[in-house]
Amino acid sequence: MNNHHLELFKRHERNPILTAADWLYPANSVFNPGATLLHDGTTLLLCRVEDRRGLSHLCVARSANGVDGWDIDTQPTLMPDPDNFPEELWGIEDPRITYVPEIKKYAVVYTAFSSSGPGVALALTEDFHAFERYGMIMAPEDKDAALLPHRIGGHWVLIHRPVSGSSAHIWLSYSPDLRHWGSHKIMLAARLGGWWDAHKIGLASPPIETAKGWLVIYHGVRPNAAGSIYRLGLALFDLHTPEICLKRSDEWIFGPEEPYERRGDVDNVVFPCGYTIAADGDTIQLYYGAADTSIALATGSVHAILEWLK
Ligand code: BMA
Repeated sequence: MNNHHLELFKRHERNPILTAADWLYPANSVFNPGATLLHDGTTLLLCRVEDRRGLSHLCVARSANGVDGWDIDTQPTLMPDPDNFPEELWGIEDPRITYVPEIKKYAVVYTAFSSSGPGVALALTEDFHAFERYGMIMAPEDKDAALLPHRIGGHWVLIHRPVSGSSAHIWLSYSPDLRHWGSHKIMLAARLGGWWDAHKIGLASPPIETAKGWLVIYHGVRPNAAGSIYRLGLALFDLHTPEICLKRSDEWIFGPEEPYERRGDVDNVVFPCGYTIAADGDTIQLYYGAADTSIALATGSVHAILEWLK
C-alpha cells in the first residue's frame, strides 16, 4: 500500500493466524477474539465461533508465542445457555477479557444476542473452564463493552455502547458490585457528517492503562453505497476520571487493506476485541477479527502511539 502515514500497527506476516479450518469441530467462521496473557505467559484467545446455524459461541485457543502452535479446545468452551439465560437465545459474541486482581478472576464481557437485540453480559472465570455468569448487565441495544481492571473511586467501571436512534456513542457506567450499574456518562461521541467515525463508534479492545491515561482503540463504522467500513482510531482518557477525553486522533490509524480484511462474510471489517502486552512492557499484540471470517494479528508500541497522539 502506498500510504504515506506512519504505520502504528504492523500486520503479522502469517496473517490470518487462525481460521475455521484450524477448528477441531465444524465451524463457519472464527473472529473477534478476546485476548489475555495467562500468568505463565501463555497467550489465551477467547474466539467467537459462528456455527452453521449462524449462532455464535466462544472457544479458547492457547499459544506459547501468541502467533502459532495454537492449542484449541476440542469442544466449545462457553456455549449460549438460553434455558437459564434467555438473553443468550441467539448466541454470544465478541468477548472482551479483563484480569481483575482484586478478585483474582478474569472478567469476560460479551454480547448476548437476545430476542430483543444485543445486550451486554458478564461472566467471571479463574481458568476459562468454569464460568460464573452474572447475566445481562446492560439491556438492548448495547454491545462493545469491557470492564476496567480495578475500581475507580470505589466503583467498578464498565465501558459500553448503547444505541439511541441513529447515534451510537461510547458510554461508561459505574457499579458497587458488578451487578447494579448507574452514573452513566458519555465517554466518546461519534462525529458527524463525512467523518470516518461519524454516527456510530464502539470500543475495540479493552483500554490499555498507561502512565499518561487510559489508551482506547475504538472502531468507527462508515456506511456507504456498498455496505460499511470498520476502521480503528485512538483516544486517551484521564486515569482518575475516565469519561474525560484528553486526546483523540482525527484520522483512522488502521483499516481494511489486505485481502483477508477486504473480503469475507462481512467485507471491509477489522474488529479487535483484545490485546496482550509483551514482556518489554511496550509491544502491543492486537488480535482482531478480519471480515467476520478469520483472526489476524498486528503489532504496535504503546510508547510510539502515545507520542503520535501528542
Ligand atoms: C458489529 C459486531 C461485530 C461484527 C461487525 C461487522 O456490529 O456485530 O461482531 O464484526 O458488526 O459485522
